Amino acid sequence: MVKRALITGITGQDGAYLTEFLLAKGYAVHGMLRRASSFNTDRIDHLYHDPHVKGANLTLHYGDLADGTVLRRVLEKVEPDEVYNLGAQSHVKVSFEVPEYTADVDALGTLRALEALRDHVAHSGRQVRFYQAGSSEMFGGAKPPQNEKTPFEPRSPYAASKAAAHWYAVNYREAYNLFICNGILFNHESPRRGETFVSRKVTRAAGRIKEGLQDKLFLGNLEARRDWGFAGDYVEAMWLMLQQVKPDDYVVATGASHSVRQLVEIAFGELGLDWQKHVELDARYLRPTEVDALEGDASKARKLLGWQPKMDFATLIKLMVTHDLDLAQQEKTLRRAGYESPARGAASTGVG
Ligand code: NDP
Ligand code: GDR
Repeated sequence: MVKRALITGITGQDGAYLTEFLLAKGYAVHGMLRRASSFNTDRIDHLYHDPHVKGANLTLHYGDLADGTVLRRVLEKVEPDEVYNLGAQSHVKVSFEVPEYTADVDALGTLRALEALRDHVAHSGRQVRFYQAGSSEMFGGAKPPQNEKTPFEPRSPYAASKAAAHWYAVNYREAYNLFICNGILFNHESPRRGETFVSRKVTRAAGRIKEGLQDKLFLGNLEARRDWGFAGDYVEAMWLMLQQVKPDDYVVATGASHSVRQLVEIAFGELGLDWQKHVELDARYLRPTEVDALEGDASKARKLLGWQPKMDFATLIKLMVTHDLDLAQQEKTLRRAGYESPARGAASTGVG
């Protein structure tokens, strides 16, 4: 029997890696897609085949976590074995600008998905396993290293919404005996990372500066420390959680942290650039309340899931820098050929 997975947030960074991972395991993958006025499927286009093509195993359904009716309908239609709830307004700084929307999608959206799950399982008698994308941001002000027993001290509307979603998930597991796991994932990055998150913002800028396409990079707090891993490694942990005998919650992290300043030094150093000549502070990128230091203790995942990260921080940044230098070179070639298009997403980079 081919297993079926349903992924919300399939067009995001993790959605793309998870889809690749599950397709390689022989799953039929279904994803929920938001309607947008421009294409938002770049990250999964290479995985999608026309449904008329034999063996096409990726199916997309329009839907939104703000719309409980559609969630319910898609769940009934797909009848998945596993649901991965990755959809979210995932930017911490943006959550201070749009707190109500963030709560609606990240907290209430999860509740809507859980309600749909509860009813579907009750009607159909099927077993459906559910993964909830929790975040190290929920630890917020708690001292590192953080593990599953560390109390949450959320420091943003995003973190508070994710903490609410976490507790909804725990409650639905206990109250209705559902197979639900909370992943508490620390930052994970890749060449597919959104360009307003700090890792990608830095590696994009380093490549463009190297190619003479920009001169300055404006950042906020350089002293914040994060535990950065590779997204490709982290989606495996999501899947492993749903393969266990019992549902549980797990921290997923590398166990090593670095400051934003170190990230910048390594990325610019990779291209032989002196970052101090290019990086400037812009207070717009500071957060009203910052999370100073996150460093995860993933010993439970190591022990019970047999999971460990394969890529270290320096290799990750090198991978991203190499990818983004290539992008900058393509942009330069296009400009030389007379295409003076602005940098992709230029208008939205002001927020992140
Ligand atoms: P991205 O921001 O790259 O992707 C978010 C996804 O959610 C996109 O597919 C987006 O769609 C979708 N989405 C946004 N709003 C809605 C909505 N209203 N209804 C349905 N879908 C929506 O995030 P990541 O892939 O990096 O992260 C995946 C999940 O893991 C998120 O929940 C995030 O909060 C969480 N997380 C991420 C970590 C990380 O370091 N990456 C660490 C810990 C947790 P669209 O493409 O249309 O915008
Ligand atoms: P984070 O990631 O908030 O940890 O959330 P982000 O990359 O946005 O910030 C990391 C740290 O860098 C500092 N910083 C800047 N951040 C951004 N975006 N832009 C800047 O210019 C800048 N300058 C300094 C931030 O202040 C912060 O301390 C990510 C998201 O993927 C969440 O969805 C996820 O839950 C957590 O990781 C774990």
